[in-house]
Amino acid sequence: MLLIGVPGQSHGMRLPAGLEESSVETKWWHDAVVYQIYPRSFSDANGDGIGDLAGIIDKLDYLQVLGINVIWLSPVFRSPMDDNGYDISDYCDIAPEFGTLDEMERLITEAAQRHIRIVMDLVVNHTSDEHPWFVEARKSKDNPYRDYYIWRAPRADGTPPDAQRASFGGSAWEFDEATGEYYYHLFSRRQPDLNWANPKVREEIYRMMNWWLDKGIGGFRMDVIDLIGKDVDRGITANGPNLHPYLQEMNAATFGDRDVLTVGETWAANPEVAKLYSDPRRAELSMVFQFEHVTLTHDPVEGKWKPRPFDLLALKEVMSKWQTELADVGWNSLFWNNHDLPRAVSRYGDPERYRVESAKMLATALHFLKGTPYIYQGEEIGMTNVRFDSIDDYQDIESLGLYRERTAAGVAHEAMMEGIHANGRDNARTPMQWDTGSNAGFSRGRPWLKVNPNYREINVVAALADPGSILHHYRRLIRLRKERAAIVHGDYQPLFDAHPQVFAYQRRLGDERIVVINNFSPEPVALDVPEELRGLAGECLVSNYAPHQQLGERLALQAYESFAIAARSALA
Ligand code: TEU
Ligand code: CA
Repeated sequence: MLLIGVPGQSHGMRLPAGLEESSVETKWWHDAVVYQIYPRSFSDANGDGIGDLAGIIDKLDYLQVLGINVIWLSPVFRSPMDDNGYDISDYCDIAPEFGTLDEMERLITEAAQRHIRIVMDLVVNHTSDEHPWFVEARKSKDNPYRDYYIWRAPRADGTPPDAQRASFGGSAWEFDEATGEYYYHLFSRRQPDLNWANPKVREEIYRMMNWWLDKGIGGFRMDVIDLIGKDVDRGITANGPNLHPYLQEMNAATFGDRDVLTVGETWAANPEVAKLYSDPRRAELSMVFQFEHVTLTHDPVEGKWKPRPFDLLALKEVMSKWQTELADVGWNSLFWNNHDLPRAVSRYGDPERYRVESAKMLATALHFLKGTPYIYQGEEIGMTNVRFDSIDDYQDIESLGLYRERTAAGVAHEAMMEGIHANGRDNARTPMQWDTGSNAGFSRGRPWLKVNPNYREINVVAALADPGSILHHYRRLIRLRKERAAIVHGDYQPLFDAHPQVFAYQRRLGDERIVVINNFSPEPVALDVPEELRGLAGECLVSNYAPHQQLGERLALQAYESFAIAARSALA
């Protein structure tokens, strides 16, 4: 049974007739839009070529103009930066290159003054090998911290305990000379996995989480959280037997009674598993990031390093499945990209011939769906992938590790570079493009990673000045989510389901009906409008060409043409 919160509590959202009186478990993040900041690449205030907290504070007014409500801040904790901060050596201190705890607290306060919450990135599947726990653990087999991590004796011939591989190349086991045992790491050898079966580990993590919650953060994004229930000896990594018990224990011990957003990064989630995480009755998380729409473009054997063109029918099937399966239980996150993924317009659009049209289409296609949308820094101005010719221009530990491993195994340099150009993580990590000044206004120093040369055309200043920019299109979509209850609470029906170029759907709530039609291709499309849509008329909410106020018997769409009509119609 669908119930809607009391109007005063729903951000002034105008509710459809007949639905005002009921009351539902609405959450503030149901109509919020999240903006992800990768701090190293966002804004550098002190000129050392690395983004920092002071730089983010300088840009809060911009984010307020954009209209976002939450910043998901990739890790800023003390770290040797082996994996750019996803290897933490002190969860309760800030990495000096990013700033200080005082600046972190100032960011929380200044953001709150602009009605923006800060969601921190919780990386607790592993720590850095420089974390004091690991420094202690490796001292001796009977050290009190030894089983904060996962150690195994070598096989008789001295080789690793098993053949498990690490995500960044090589074995998942690193031999430690001092104690003659291997330790387990699913990512780099400098990111030893924590042993979540040890209650002391869980207790220390919950204490740290409460320390940050007490500082007024708006929640947590949880890095590879589906791995914490791993059973190494049975070769189980994701969705392990203790995963959900641990999350329910974490919820009860930390954020459960706080009004915060929690989103798990769960590469191995399908809709059934996602319901386990996000069904409010289970008291685990608010939502998860699932990646089925991402891996569609990965080769089944060689993964992201052998990219496949995306097939819209497959993409639509995945998007519709997640909308339908989580319609009434749980909650969807909605995203095209993040700091690990290629730029949306390069992956799913056409950055050369139709960058603006296809970026706007992607934004419209995503932001009218049910769930919480996530915008990755630069997505709102249509930043694109980068194409460095030399592997030496790349910084990402994953790309460099797999380049070494795969070329050593015989993969041609050119083939591996194609994989890196298409799906390497540095695509998302080139510095944010603010203006046409040196280094795109990101830094007065030498940026840690080269700026994308297209910053002269693609930058925030140009986007703000252009009423037809992708940026202003995102601003409108963000605002509409606050104004149209059907976007947040409406149902979902796919339209033109079998069409290979068009992703279309409608959202309905009470007497409100929004029809969203997207040509996902550079080819013009001529459509026969189905009977039930003919004559539909109303307000054109957004369009990337001329507005559409009415649907007739035929509909001609130009390259990447996309629009949404809010139609008033009797309850069908
Ligand atoms: O990513 C998890 C992860 O598995 C990704 O690295 C993925 O394997 C790959 O990038 C596919 O494109 C999280 C963080 O988002 C990532 O930045 C970290 O490197 C990783 O965990 C380890 O903390
Ligand atoms: Ca800096």
